[in-house]
Amino acid sequence: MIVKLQKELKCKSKHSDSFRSEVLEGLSSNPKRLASKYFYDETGDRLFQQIMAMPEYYLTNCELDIFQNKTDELIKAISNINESFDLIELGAGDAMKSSFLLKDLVAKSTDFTYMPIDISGNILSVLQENMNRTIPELKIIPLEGQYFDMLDEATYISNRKKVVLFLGGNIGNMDIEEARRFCSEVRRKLNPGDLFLIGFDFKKNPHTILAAYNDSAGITASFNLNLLTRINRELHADFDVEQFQHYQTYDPISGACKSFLVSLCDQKVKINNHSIYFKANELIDMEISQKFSEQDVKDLAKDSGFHILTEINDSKNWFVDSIWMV
Ligand code: AVJ
Repeated sequence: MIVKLQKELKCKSKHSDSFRSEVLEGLSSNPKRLASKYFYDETGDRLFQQIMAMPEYYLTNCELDIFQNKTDELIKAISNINESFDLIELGAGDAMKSSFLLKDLVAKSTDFTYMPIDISGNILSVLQENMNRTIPELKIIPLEGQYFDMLDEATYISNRKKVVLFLGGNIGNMDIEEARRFCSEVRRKLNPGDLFLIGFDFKKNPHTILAAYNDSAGITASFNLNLLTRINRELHADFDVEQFQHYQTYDPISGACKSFLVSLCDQKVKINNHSIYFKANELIDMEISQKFSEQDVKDLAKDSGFHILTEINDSKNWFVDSIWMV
């Protein structure tokens, strides 16, 4: 708890420095881009919870199907670690899905500590409150910050065996090349016998995928536009949010589902003392939600030095939680 509070202060300042420099760098590039990891301020957290509850956003139900109905299979895979361990979740969010697994592990008196990692301190407080209420016996150490910094922090706090969870298709926020580098880096930070469980959203009917990211209520649009509002507030900028429009694409061949913001006119935006110029119809590249084939998942595990222990699919076979061993 104390470790977390000290860390929080240290990370907050590091955080806003890298936010400023990444935003300026991204908006000075051609094409312009912003990093989707910055979507998650308090409003962004709330909008993402609304996205997860939308009828079009099938991903949540798929992975809930696995965590609610196939918990025994998950526990069986985890029981390959027959000693005490840390259960580390990268990008835990509100931990809605993992809470089913946590409940069962606690009920079985498993000796483990839950370490949720998230870039949003706000959602971590929500998570901790929920857990204290619903699973009071759970040992929990929340870690606020970027994935690898906090994975190192977790190793610094404890040297037990690790089970690392990376759910919800979070891996989709990287293209396949970035995912390869990411998984190899996770592999380097783990020891023989540790486990890595990753959720992958499969390629499927392109209409189904596009609809999940191009909802008719416009929540995904607000989720994207909210980053401009956040930049206005935190970096003293003057984006006219009304002059940008969300545009979503899905390429069923590559599996890349991408969101953009389109500038609706020629305009100038000031960020502190920097001026950024937009042409009418110029784009900001906002987010990738990469979709995978079964072969992509197998290749990724192999290329990053893991072997696949087991795979648990949802009943529609739209999504897989693939469990990898070092
Ligand atoms: C949190 C990365 C899994 O890409 O599906 C949802 C984020 N963006 N709708 C995803 C998101 C637009 C989501 N992940």
